[in-house]
This record gives sequence, C-alpha cells and structure tokens, in this order.
Amino acid sequence: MITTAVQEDLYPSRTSSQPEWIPRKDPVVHSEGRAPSTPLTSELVADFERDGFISIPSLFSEEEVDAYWTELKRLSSKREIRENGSTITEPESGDVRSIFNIDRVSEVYNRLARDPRLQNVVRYLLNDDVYIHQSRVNFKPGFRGKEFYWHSDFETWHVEDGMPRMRCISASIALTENNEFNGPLMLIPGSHKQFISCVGETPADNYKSSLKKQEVGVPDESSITRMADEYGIRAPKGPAGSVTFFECNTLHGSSGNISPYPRSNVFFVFNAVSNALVDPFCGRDPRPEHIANRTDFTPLKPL
Ligand code: 6CS
Ligand code: FE
Repeated sequence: MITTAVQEDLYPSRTSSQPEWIPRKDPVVHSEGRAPSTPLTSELVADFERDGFISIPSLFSEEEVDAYWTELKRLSSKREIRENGSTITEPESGDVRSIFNIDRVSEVYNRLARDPRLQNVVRYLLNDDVYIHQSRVNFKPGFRGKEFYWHSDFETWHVEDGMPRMRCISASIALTENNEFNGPLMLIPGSHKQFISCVGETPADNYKSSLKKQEVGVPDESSITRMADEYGIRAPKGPAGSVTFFECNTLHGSSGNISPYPRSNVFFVFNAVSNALVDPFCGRDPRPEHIANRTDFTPLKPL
C-alpha cells in the first residue's frame, strides 16, 4: 500500500472559533556565522532579525525605475494580461489594483527579480536558493487607491497555498515615492515572532474576493492592538527605487490613497527551494498558478 507522507501542519489557522498566538517555530535569519554581502550589512541583518523587515533607500536609480514604469505601461495595455485573470481591479472604481505573475510575462521584471541587489539579500537571509512564489505590482492609484487590511502573508500562503515553513521573504520595490500621504506599506516590527492563528473557514475560491479585499485569515482586532501596543507601527518612506524586504510573517497593511499621487510597488516573493509548496493546509483546491507558483521550483539564477 502506498502511503503519501502527510505534511504536519505546524501553523494551524482558520480551524477554531478562537484566535490563538503560536510562537514562531522557524529561524528568522537562516544564515549562521557567514558574513553578509552587499547591500546587506551586519546591522541590517540584526535589524531584520529584530523587526522582521529592513528598508534600503534608493537601491535602484530613478533611471532604472523609469524603465520599470515604461514596461508596466506596456504590460497594462496588453489585452491578454487584462483578460487572463492576472489583473485584479478595485471593487468600486474598476481601476487596476494589481497585476500578478509579472516575472513570467516580462523579461524586464524577470531580470529585476534576479538582480544581485535583491538576490544577495534574500539568499543570505534564507540561506538557500530561492524561486518566485508570487510576483505582482500593486498600483494604488491616486485619489481612489483602496487599502490592504492588516495581515500576515504567511497565514494565507500556508493555509491556501501549502507553504510549510516561515522561510520566505517579500521584496517591495517602490516605483513611486512612498510618503505619509499616499498609503505607504505599514509594518509592525517584531510581529513576525508570533503566528496569529485566525478564526473563520476558507471559502472555496476565496482568492476571487480576497485579492480585492481580504476578509478571511485576517487577525482579530485585539491581537492587532496588542501587537501595535507592544511594538508600534512603522511605515518606511523613501524615493522611487527604495526597497523594503519583509519576512513572510510580519504583520503589514496599508491605508487607502486619497492623495493625487499613486503609490505603486512591485513585489517579488522569494521562497526557499527547501520550503516548496505542499498541498494547501485548508484542504481546498490550490489557488491558480499566477497567484501561487507550484509548478516551477527551479532555483533562480542571479544575474
Ligand atoms: O493572497 C495573497 O497571496 C496576497 N494577499 C495579500 C493581502 N498580500 C499578499 C498577497 O499579495
Ligand atoms: Fe501582503
């Protein structure tokens, strides 16, 4: 009789009627004793361990960002991208909220993902080769850009995509200035040390609504309040080209944008190849490939 090993669920969520805090079972920085290479410094490594994120201003030049904007305009105008499911619109206005899967449809973004300025950071912190679990641009247009409510990405990626452990880092590259007026990414430093097990059950095809407005798998207000009371809230600001690297379990969110200025960021989610997806822990069908890559765990080759 063939028995398939059932992956133990170390971070159960959406399984009970009460929220629960589960202490993190995984290291934050997986490299031991090795010296980091640029752009990482030992101070930034220590900050990432403590806070669950680091921000590096102007890691990419304005000229490089201009090229990413030009590519983005080209992608946004392609009919097949607007119609193949990888483009998510805002519920009310119909504005484009996100485009997923950009590393696979654009050579420019595929090269950006493999740039040593990103690769050196995530391969050191994860101490492994990496592949892209998910890539997307969040547009957050001026005047009408909607919020992203507080959440841990890992909670969704674990429950709905089958990501076993916390060995995954998002790189958020600012394509526009991120300032206090246009809905910058907000993070709770230190929140990555506890996994907040959420209440509620995962509906079928949850992604069809959660990518527009996440309502399932979001932490309860008392947990968010306790975390904010304990650690505060930070919103890294900086010019276009700045990069925030944040750990998959760091609580984050962002407010709406009523300023005239867009807050557009590119996100690459780098997962350790040793942490490749298994069956979703919610027991539902896997989410579509353009949201969660489960077919190509080949290690990325840095440029
Ligand atoms: O479900 C997801 O994968 C997406 N949802 C949010 C709110 N952040 C991570 C990711 O883009
Ligand atoms: Fe997120």
